[in-house]
Amino acid sequence: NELEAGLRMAIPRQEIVPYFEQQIDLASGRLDGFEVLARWEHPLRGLLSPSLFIPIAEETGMIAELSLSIMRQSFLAARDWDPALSLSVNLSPWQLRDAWLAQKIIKVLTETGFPAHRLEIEITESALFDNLALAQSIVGSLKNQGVRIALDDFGTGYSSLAHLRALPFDRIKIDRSFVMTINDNADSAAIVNAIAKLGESLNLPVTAEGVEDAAIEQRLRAVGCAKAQGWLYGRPLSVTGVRRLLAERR
Ligand code: G
Ligand code: G
Ligand code: MN
Ligand code: NA
Repeated sequence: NELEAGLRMAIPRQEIVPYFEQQIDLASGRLDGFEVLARWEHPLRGLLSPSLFIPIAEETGMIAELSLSIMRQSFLAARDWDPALSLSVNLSPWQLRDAWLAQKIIKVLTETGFPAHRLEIEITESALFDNLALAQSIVGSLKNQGVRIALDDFGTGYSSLAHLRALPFDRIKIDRSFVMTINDNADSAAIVNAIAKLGESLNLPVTAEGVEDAAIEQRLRAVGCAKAQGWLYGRPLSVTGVRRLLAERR
């Protein structure tokens, strides 16, 4: 496979780069931080989406190296930004099978000088099926350092609610399939409302992803979502794009 061979070279060449999607605090309207999203700056094919290369990286065992490279690059960039800005980084389910994962992430934090308390790790529900004891141990080590843990794509997996008890999450992220349709579909609205209430009962702040317009944002604020991200606030930005954004903000 052509992409697979290319990917093997692309990681050490740092063609796989972090992009940054703004996360907004809904109460204040202020920028709170960014979700880090991998992009492949392919020399011939342009900017490639992670849905094209993350599955290949997972199947071939390259995901660990790719993920740590994305973390290193994003920490190096973000350590010079406003220290109030956080980063949310996605983990692949596959990575939670590595008993040394927490140590590897902590090493990147130490080497880059990025404070652990500014990092949030996003875990999808499917990540938790495999080896729960190992996942608990990895998450425990990260949380001891001050890293926060978010349950990503909430509502899409099998037995989401059981997962909430399996790990000490700090946040729930509502899957964008519910958020995007909140004003067109009564079921979506009821589901988002229920997840917001669930977050409130469990004392877990909720982030909504896929916020595409102001009407959706308004609805989310009304049900008490803490944070929002999506195209309303702009498309994911390169490091240069974020620098420009932060410079304009002053
Ligand atoms: O950016 P985009 O919407 O195309 O992302 C598609 C998917 O790729 C999302 O589900 C996102 O969580 C995932 N993704 C993006 N960056 C990374 C990454 O660095 N690691 C992993 N494991 N998944 C990522
Ligand atoms: O699975 P995860 O939630 O990590 O993936 C985030 C993905 O969602 C990114 O690939 C990003 O490009 C995409 N995304 C972010 N905001 C929006 C949005 O408002 N609408 C749509 N359709 N996709 C979005
Ligand atoms: Mn995510
Ligand atoms: Na998601």
